Amino acid sequence: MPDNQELTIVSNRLPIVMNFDEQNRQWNGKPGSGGLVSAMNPILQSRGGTWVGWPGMVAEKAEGYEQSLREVIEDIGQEAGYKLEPVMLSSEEVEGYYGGFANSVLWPLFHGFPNRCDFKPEFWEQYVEVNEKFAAGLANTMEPGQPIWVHDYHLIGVAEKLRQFGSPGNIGYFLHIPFPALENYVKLPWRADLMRALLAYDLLGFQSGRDKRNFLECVERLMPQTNIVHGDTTTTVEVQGEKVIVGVFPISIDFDDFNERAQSREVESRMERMREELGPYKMLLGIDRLDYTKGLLERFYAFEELLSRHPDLCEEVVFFQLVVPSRESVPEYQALKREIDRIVGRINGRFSTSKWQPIHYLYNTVDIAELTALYRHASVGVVTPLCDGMNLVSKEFCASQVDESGVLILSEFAGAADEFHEDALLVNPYDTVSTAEAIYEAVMMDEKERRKRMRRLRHEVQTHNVYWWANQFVDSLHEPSTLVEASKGE
Ligand code: GDG
Repeated sequence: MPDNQELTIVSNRLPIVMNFDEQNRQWNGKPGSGGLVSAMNPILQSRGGTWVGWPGMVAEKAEGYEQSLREVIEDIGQEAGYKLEPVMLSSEEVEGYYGGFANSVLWPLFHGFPNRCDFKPEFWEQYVEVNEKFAAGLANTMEPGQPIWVHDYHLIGVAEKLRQFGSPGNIGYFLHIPFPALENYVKLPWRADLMRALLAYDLLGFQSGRDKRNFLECVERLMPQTNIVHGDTTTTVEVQGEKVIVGVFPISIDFDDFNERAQSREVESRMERMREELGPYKMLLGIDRLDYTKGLLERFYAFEELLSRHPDLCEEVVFFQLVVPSRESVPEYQALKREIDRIVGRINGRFSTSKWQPIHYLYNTVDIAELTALYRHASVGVVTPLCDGMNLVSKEFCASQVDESGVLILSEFAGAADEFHEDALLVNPYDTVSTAEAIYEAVMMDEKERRKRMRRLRHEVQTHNVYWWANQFVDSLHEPSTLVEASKGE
């Protein structure tokens, strides 16, 4: 894409954090943080452009204060160097589109848990309406022909609606979560509608070869009128005279940011404190949002198995698990939290001694310095989701391992396994005994082998960082023939 061509980013949430100051009756706000924001910032700042998304509060809450809300958002955008365009949603829309279709249908289905789906027709209707609302907002704010990059499962329908409004530009879509296998995808009552919506894009990006293969299999089976062409450089789906380019773009992190912070004074003093508080034991580390896809219970079962098979590790290792609160109003997530509490209590009750407790479990968020100190202090990173689009924790762990001494245990069902399969210890998280044995192998691994593996893992994250990811996608959006360099792995 020419460097001067403006870009529009669309995601469920705008990259801002808003707060209503009850006392002064006004909105306050600040820029959001996180990988996607840091990746998009330089691109939007150099090319100029707009970020379209929901500001995070329901429209009813903003009633009477819309003008001041828009002004605050505009100011944050001006400071960031690009335009922020809010799409306001009512509480009913948020419930049906976000809590309903996105998080109670697409999230479980795409992660391979069809029994957890709530296929309510109202959810689908709200999803279609809200996607149309986003498209209408876009059509009003964009220059005709401006390229658009839509993110994630909340907004699959945006391109199709935009086409109906007559938008001619290149529209790309990146799915942050996995694309399901055919036998799960076909359970969706609206499978053909959603497939048509996906095929309305010019460029479709997936996290891993697995997701791309699953998608193409679904296209082949459900859309017989399409033609899939596997060229030397690209995979193209031809549908009614239009071409959709399909590629793999593994998302990544800002390597330098973690690498530099991990060597800072602040992080070193936090590690010192950790050593004092946790004791002189090797630390196994898990960091996850509270979610049934992350394999938290299975991980604790594997740790319990480890301690019973290898009692020599008692008073030698501790497991530090940080669980970040997420979707707390959903009963299923509350039940998962209770089950984690119970299992942690059981394991600690069974194995603790007067001077040692095997699991340290924190249900909270920590600041970025603390997070980085945990990554650096850990001897083993235990990343064992049952299914995950990519898993950034695995990459942040490697980037923070500046001493090159830690070992990564990684689920073969995380997208990151595509890149890390040679140097991480890959596990099937459903296999408790093998996972326990992999943790044992990691704890016992000699220093030379650890260093060799971690050095290569770090090199992979350093060379394929989040800026590489974003630039490859944006370049492919402009010129699909560049996809061969962009796309990693098949
Ligand atoms: C979705 C896909 C895909 C965690 N605790 C704290 C904290 N975190 C940050 C981590 C990491 C992020 O949260 C979690 O990212 P993941 O990739 O592991 O997982 P999801 O949230 O499920 O993300 C996933 C991702 O999208 C990107 O495409 O990789 O597969 O499911 O960055 O650092 N950050 C801070 N304090 C915490 O306590 N500051």
